[in-house]
Amino acid sequence: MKQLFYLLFVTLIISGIPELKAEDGYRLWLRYDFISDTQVLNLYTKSVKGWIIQGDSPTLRVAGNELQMGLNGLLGKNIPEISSVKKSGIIVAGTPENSQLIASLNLRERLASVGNEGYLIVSTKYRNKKIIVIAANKDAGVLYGVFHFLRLMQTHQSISGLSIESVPKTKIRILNHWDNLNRTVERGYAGLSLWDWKSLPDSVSPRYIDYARANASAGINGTALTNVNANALVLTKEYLQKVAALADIFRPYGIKVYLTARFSAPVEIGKLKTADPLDNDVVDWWKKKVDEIYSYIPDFGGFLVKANSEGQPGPQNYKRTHAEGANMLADAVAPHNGIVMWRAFVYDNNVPDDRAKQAYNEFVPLDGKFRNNVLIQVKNGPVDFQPREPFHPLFGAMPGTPLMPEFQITQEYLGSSVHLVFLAPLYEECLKSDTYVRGKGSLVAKVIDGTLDNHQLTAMAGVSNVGNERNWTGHPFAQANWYAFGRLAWDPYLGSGEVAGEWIRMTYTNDNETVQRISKMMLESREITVNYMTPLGLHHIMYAGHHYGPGPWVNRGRQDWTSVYYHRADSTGIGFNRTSSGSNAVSQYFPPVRDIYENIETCPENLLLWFHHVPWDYKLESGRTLWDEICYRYDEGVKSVRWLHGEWTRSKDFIDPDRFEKVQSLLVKQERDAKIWKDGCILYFQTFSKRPIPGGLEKPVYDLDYYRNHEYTDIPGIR
Ligand code: BDP
Repeated sequence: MKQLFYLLFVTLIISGIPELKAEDGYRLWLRYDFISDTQVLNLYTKSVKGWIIQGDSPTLRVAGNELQMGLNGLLGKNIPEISSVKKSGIIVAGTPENSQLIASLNLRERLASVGNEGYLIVSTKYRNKKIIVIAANKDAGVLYGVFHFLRLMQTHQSISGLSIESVPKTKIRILNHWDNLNRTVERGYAGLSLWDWKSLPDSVSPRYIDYARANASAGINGTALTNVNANALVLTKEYLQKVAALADIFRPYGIKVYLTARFSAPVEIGKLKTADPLDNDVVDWWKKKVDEIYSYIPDFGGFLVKANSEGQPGPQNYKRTHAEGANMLADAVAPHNGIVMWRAFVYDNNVPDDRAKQAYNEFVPLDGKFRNNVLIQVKNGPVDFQPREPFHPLFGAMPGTPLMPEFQITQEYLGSSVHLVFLAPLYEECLKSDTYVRGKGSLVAKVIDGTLDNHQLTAMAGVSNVGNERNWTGHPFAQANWYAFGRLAWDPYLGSGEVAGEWIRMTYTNDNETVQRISKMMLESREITVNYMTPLGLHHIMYAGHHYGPGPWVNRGRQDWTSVYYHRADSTGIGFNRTSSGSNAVSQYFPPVRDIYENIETCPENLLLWFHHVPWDYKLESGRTLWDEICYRYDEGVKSVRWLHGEWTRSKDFIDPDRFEKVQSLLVKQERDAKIWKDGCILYFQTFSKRPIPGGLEKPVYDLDYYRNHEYTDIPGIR
């Protein structure tokens, strides 16, 4: 045995290539594998000899377990839990309340600024011994601090001279699961729902714990378990008991459970004749229902509601406003400190002149009319999770109401779990957009963290991409989107590059060159996808039944669900005129954003066709005509997927074979699909532009009919 180790060791030294174990991706970014870089290992081993967590609570216990698991794994030996500091190199974690040791340190002032979930990680001395303190005001903060400390080690950062202070910038950082009670997941591409309702509450999968660990490690503290297209049954006693079992598991990890409330529940499960929010019986029914929920789940977070949108019932069915509906539920949960997240993604049965304007039109007049435990949940852009949209004009337009963004983590319009697309740049683009509502610097992030209009209740939601597939998200790289959402919800000002770097180091390798290479791939992947799907501000031109492949020709059915409604291609040009001479959606933005978008000369080219109907021969910054530029962008998109593939291949030596091959095969499909997007869209738009595809670009492989009739047989979520 010894010989074998020796041999392996020598081989590794000689080759410089780490030993790579079989990996199925289950462990996500919490792998805690032995640090093979001996320099880093030696440094850490010198500074970490043991750990102490004083006090006892379920949260402190899981923090201790995590620390134990992390340290033992990373350092490759048992790092003992000890009872007092007798030598240097001890990690001490806890709160002043639970730990006399921490109370005796001079941290009071610094702790005063980190709130209930924040923490400090500080190198200091106790009785002349060097220690590292992870201190917080509450146990949840200790857990977050432990994860942060482990992350430092996972990413090979220095753990000497530490003086870290971290405070989440939003209060509620929540995943929205679009999971149905029959375990299908709307727009889910990673298998079935994690929630095995049939076996709950009696049997609980260990996976729920790993789900909670992953969330807590990324800073996520809430989970809405059920689809926004809600089923009232989840509010019945039988299901509430199941929900309570999940809540019990998540609680130690600082995670609260939320449910979607079907507005018509009083009729469907309460046997009332109406769900009118101003009807006393209805008000009473919800109050009792909420009391019942809290009897099972004392720290229940509250409701997420989709009302009067895409056929969902809502207050407008009774000629009441969104505010009246939201407030009725808000009053029911208020005595229990619950909240209501009321979605602004609304549109009714009438086809509007421009769907992009609808949420703003319906909600701005209601500003200031919501109870203070209501948040309005606004999608990042005004249409629907497209590869690129401008920021939603509601951000900044409702100063009297807390707004929270809803980002999509699941890749409904971005290649599902087949395409490698890192979404942090998309989130970042929205968060760092300047609304100008209080002058320059009025970033969307400031609307969301409450600093712009002084709101205390703050939140950020992400539509989950997690399912019961072994690696949670289908595509190994889709794990990064879950992680990135959590990190950006904690700190909306973080950069995508930083998040990508952390994730790669924890998930794959600390080899600097490989980290840089993969990071570049990830950071460029979103723009690459925009190029081969919807360049220059094109949007909503996907296939009708599924949202995977191209369908710019879709023209049947409800008009604002078709592609032709959005791209408006004709013999003169292409694009949706949303300027003052068109739908005037630009007027929903605050000046100067409004003026910048209004003017074709100043409108950013990446949103050009979102706001303008542009002549085919219009000259772009590149000097090319619009038609040529469209062709170039699509072509560039395909070529860039090949580049992704090449970069991944070059990383082979540093990636375990299982995950390497999985990504490799997915990149083959991504290239195939990028070509389908390119060829299908160019050939279709060419029927209007009547111009040739510029020389030097790859010619389409088949004719337009082929793409129109193309059926996918190998895509998750498509039956
Ligand atoms: C759309 C999805 C649909 C969702 C809807 C929503 O296609 O499945 O129900 O958004 O957010 O993007 O409510």
